[in-house]
Amino acid sequence: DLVPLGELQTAEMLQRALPPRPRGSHKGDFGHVLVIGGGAGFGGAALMASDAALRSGAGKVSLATAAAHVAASLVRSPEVMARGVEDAKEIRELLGQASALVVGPGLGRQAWGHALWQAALEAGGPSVLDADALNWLAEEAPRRRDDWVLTPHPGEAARLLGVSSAEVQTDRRAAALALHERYGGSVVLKGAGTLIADADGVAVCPYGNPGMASGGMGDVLSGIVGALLAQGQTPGDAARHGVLMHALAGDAAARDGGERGLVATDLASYVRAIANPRP
Ligand code: NPW
Ligand code: AMP
Ligand code: MG
Repeated sequence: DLVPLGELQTAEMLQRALPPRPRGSHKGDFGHVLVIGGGAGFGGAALMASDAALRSGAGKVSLATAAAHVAASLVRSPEVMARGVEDAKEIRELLGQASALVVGPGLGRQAWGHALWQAALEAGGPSVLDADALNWLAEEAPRRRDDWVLTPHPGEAARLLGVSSAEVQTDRRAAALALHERYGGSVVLKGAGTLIADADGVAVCPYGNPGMASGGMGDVLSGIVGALLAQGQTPGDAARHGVLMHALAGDAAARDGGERGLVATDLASYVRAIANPRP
């Protein structure tokens, strides 16, 4: 059941998943992503996730982040509706408007991040949990949900399973399946040969490259998957298609400029091209 997502299969899959937009469509047809993250020291992570969501076709993107990061966000990405939030009360309204959540990029491990994480968890609905959202999840009794995509790297997977990252890497397939067993949803175990484990089995992505081993790459992935959820894809489809789009964008960027020195924001324009596949 380890299905490799091969080249032909990939091209067809993305063409089917990302058809041309109907002429009469409007932004409301493509969902509203709410990114929750960007605590002290990590403002860029939430910003990169937000930008990636727009480049992957989300109709609207809101960002709930530390107040100190709002001005920079507006300069960098005026399309993103950035809101500075002091505490969880202030995101209730935003949560009500969102069609998909991306929780965790740069959320941090302080009380602020924990409060926002809890509010997002209570709100429910299609969600991507990444980075510190996974770290907070690891501190609670395991709970299963069908409507979330978890995107751990091996370090985060290790925390969720209570093992070392070396153990995760020794049998990545078993770790991905154990995470799905424990938490439900669709589990993306990142790293060279990213695995997707869910009720449909285990798939492996043969794309991506070591140029992608740089800060922020995972934050971009979470935004892509969030945008696909917001556009109505199931968690399993959003996980598979999002992983492919991200890895293919990384490969295209590396082909153009080399692996060493590749940075996460380099992916944006490639993500856009890949989000518009041609037969
Ligand atoms: P080890 O050492 O091997 O046991 P952390 P983070 C492991 C934000 N960011 N293969 C490895 O463990 C994020 O969104 C903000 C094997 C490593 O030491 C988070 O909120 C940025 N092991 C926050 O920072 C850009 C692997 O995990 C440990 C592995 C912390 O996230 C950067 C590190 O993981 C960042 O995205 C692999 N492939 N990958 C910004 N510009 O704002 C990871 N590990 O401690 O969870 O730290 O991933 O940096
Ligand atoms: P994060 O550690 O959360 O920033 O996520 C890193 C992202 O880059 C994940 O999507 C990884 O799968 C990808 N990545 C990192 N290193 C490699 C690699 N050597 N080969 C393929 N993809 C990688
Ligand atoms: Mg990460």
